[in-house]
Amino acid sequence: MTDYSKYLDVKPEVADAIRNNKPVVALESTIISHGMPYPKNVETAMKVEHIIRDNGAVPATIAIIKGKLKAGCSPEEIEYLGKTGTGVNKASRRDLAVLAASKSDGATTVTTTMMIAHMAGIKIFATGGIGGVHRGAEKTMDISADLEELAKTPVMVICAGAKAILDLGLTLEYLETHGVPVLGYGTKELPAFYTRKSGFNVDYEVDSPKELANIFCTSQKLGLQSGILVTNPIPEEYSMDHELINKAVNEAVAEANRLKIHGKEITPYLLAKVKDITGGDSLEANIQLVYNNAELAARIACEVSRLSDK
Ligand code: PSU
Ligand code: MN
Repeated sequence: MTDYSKYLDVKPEVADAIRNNKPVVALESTIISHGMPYPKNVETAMKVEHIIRDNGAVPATIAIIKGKLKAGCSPEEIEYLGKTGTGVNKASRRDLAVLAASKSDGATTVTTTMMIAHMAGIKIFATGGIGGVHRGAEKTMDISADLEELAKTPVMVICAGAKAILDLGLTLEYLETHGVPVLGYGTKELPAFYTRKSGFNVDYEVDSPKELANIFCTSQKLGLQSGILVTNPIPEEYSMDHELINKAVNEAVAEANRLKIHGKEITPYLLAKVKDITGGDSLEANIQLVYNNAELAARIACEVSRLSDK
């Protein structure tokens, strides 16, 4: 029988907002422990929470701490996740029961953040980039569990597209097969994380938080169990040079292949390598696109709570 009450720990402020149908935005913690260096990761995580509040929603940073599935971390817990960095397990779906049973810590990926958000009753989640089908997946079968989770967990995920470390065409094909709508906020073209363009189209362009909220609520009313992916292009002023970033990504992928890095290590490796090659410029772009997604997610969450009041 399903009973996660013993494991799920919803922060009082978040629980109160959920109970009263107030807007809440979930945030992941792999980006804190594995995606950015300390102390920039902690500063960014705190500012993201701030931006969500400024836009009328309650932030809930999600993580696993001492086996508890936390829907909402305290500033001290965020500091701990950031400082401990890769010392915290990167937790995907298959890690959840092991970490909870052994009272361990875990930094939640898009997958586990969606799962815990859904258990807590949070509908909207902001992140940077999602995992996807890796380049060369026809041989390695490396497809992120994020795509599978998007197929079966009804949470709306706001991201800046996916990085070119992935095969974006195959990632879109996978999402299509599994029934996940890919929406572009103010764009017909799938954004590619550091850049606004990828050469691939999204399914639909949607131009306002209200319309996005309406699509989410309609999906829920229809009883569709899948998630919805909103892709939000990095603001023009922070977007990176296409050539430069592609060169860095190609170099990083080649190096990872040479070193035979695979499994859960590959994504953090590629992210760190791209950051090194670009001399830190990519980190600033990464931070800015997360802020941009947090703002959009908060605005969507506000519209969802308005719509569900009716
Ligand atoms: N892509 C990014 N930044 C990230 C990640 C992916 O541009 O921080 C993180 C997210 O937590 C995502 C996870 O859910 O990596 C995917 O890992 P994998 O490819 O091992 O499924
Ligand atoms: Mn993988």
